[in-house]
Amino acid sequence: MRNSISVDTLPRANSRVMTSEFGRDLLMGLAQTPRSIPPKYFYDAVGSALFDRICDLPEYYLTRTEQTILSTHASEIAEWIGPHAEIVEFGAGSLKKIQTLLDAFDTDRSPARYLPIDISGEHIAQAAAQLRARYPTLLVQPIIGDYTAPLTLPPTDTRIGQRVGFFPGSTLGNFHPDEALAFLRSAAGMLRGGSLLIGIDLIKHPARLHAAYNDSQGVTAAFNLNVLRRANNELGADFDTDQFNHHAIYHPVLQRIEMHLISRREQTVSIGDQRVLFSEGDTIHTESSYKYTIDGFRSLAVKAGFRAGPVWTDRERQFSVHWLHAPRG
Ligand code: AVJ
Repeated sequence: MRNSISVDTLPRANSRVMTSEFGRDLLMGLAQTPRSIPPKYFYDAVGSALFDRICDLPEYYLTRTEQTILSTHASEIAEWIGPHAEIVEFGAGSLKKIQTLLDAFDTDRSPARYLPIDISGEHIAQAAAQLRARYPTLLVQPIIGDYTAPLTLPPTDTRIGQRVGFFPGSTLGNFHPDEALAFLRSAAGMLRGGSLLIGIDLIKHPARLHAAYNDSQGVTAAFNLNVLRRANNELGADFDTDQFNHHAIYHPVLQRIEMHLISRREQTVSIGDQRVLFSEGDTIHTESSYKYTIDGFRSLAVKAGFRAGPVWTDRERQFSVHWLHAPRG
């Protein structure tokens, strides 16, 4: 596996690439062996729309199953959240999932404040306005930022109940186990004295996992390839998306789905003034999606400083939702 990025580069022609975080991460990732692109770059407007379509696919059980678990156990979860809580959602997106929880409360116990954290500012402002209209007593204060970086939350006041982190969708699955541990440690610190409600996808028959990431309509393939199209759009790269294949496979030892883009032939791609050579069959690793057992995830949470509480799952044990207590310290 050779990675060829030529050394005789012209720094000026490269400014569009090097002034963008995506550009820098892309070049860095493609210079490594094996080549990789961080999965957070899937989510431009087109990628986010493709992801929404993935969530509706018959094979993609994750979103649907988590939704069923949340609505089946909503009143019990509302009891754990308690009165006048503050809910902090990590990577909130369209603010849809929170509504299942909000609807489970009697009005006099309803959460007091909701802090959705998301990197996409425009998207969230609009969703926040709609949410305020539906829940007039809820204080909605979006935080635009990267939830993986440490951030300061607005101070609570005595009228506000427990602080509850909400991290649905098995998004934690994108983190390598050591990153997952670091994220959970920092969440335990941020939520000190409160709790975390987190959705985690479970280990299951590889055929089921394979179908979820290789759907028959090719939406996941389009989602994966979209990161190359985004590089063309935003950075002026010249990836020929027809010359890469989507490949997703479950790795049972590492307990993760890996998504790759495989070069269909020898080809050279220009990104700014850098030229990246691909041999036929070379891969770009675009995503890992870790799967856990219930006990495996609970041990990780305990290692990160949480006390494990109740776990809710579906009848087929496909997906899990965990309640974790963050000790006062
Ligand atoms: C948003 C990270 C939970 O891993 O299942 C869906 C992203 N990738 N299909 C997942 C994804 C391909 C998704 N997460």
